[in-house]
Amino acid sequence: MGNLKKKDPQVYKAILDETKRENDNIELIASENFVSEEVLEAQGSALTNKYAEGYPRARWYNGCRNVDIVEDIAIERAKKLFGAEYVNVQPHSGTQANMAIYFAALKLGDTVMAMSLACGGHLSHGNPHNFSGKFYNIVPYGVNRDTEMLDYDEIARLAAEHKPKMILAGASAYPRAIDFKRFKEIADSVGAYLFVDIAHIAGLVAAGLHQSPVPYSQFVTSTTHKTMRGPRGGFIMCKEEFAKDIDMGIFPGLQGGPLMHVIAAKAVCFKEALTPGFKVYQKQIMKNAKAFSDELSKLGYRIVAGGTDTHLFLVDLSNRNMTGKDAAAVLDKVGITINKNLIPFDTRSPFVTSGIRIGTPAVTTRGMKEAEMRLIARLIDEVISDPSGDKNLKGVSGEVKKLVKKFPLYKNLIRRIEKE
Ligand code: DSN
Repeated sequence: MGNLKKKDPQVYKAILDETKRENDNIELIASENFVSEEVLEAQGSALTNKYAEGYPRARWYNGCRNVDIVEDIAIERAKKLFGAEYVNVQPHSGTQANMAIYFAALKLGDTVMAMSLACGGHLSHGNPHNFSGKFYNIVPYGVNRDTEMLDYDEIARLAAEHKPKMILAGASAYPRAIDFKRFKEIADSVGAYLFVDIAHIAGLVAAGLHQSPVPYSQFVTSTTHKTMRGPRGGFIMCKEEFAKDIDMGIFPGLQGGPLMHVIAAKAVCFKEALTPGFKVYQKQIMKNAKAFSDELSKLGYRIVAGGTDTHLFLVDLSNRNMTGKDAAAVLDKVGITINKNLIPFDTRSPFVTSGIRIGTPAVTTRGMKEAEMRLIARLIDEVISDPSGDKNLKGVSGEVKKLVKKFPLYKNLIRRIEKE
């Protein structure tokens, strides 16, 4: 970044400071991760210059021979990774990928069943302020009040009652495994399409550690960041028969030129995900989430749905005299980044919440294992047990600094940037 340093020191400094912040904090936001330097290189390349509306070998502009190669590679790798019939790697984000499915499968006003945001669903699964909630008749399903897990019999009952055109499975804050085969049976029983959003669990699915929805559903969308550990972006997998509608839905339906530098970074991410090391990494993410939630449970915290089968879990703070909002703010002060989160049947507003969401993809990328998870759990407990004690917060802050030093992130990158 030597050029940037000289010509635009303000932006240079903000980028350097963010890289250092990522290194100096314990990152527990379940949807964040740290990409490899190879992904950073691909994304920071001259491919950002190229307009390539259309698809490989059928573009609206000339000069696309190199970006065609990159897009073909990304598609082939994603197909291999997930065993998908058809893949589109152009969506700029997970929400845009989702939008393409709604537009390809439905008419405006059609009925869609999707997991409610209050129980862990995503904005684009029918929130009234999102396009999905505005354009479609959304019938939300939630979790069982006692188990806080998906209740498939209840989902089947709702489907029989409302006869949706499409059932959407997948979530942003659901800690347990999802039975996509069962979802398919329910969808088939009412003649609905099954659409699964695996944005959060894609890495686990790719590694074979979570049931794949690809054989069971007409449409699957995902992001490439989160557990996939690639650049921010989306992609779509579908059955061959929907290929044309999906492609047309993305371009010219929703987007103009695809971001070819991001597609190059997606290709690199898929290559990394095809290596044996990726499976080891995903296994460790899950072991870490389990060790972390078990330790918090031992310390007296209530873990929503009794634990986790994935990369994330939710902690109910109702018995700790603290809201999710306040917990996130005080933990931020000591260098631990988490997000406030509604828990099922929360009595507080989404702006305040009774819970927090904790995810282990980013700390696992740094090389942390179960022992570090247990230590971080104890640090969180120290903060939540005495949030206003300055001495306590300083002590925890010191422990955080010691821990992140042992697991450096982008160490060489930061050194190189500062030397230039
Ligand atoms: N914002 C993402 C998350 O945190 O889960 C979902 O898009």
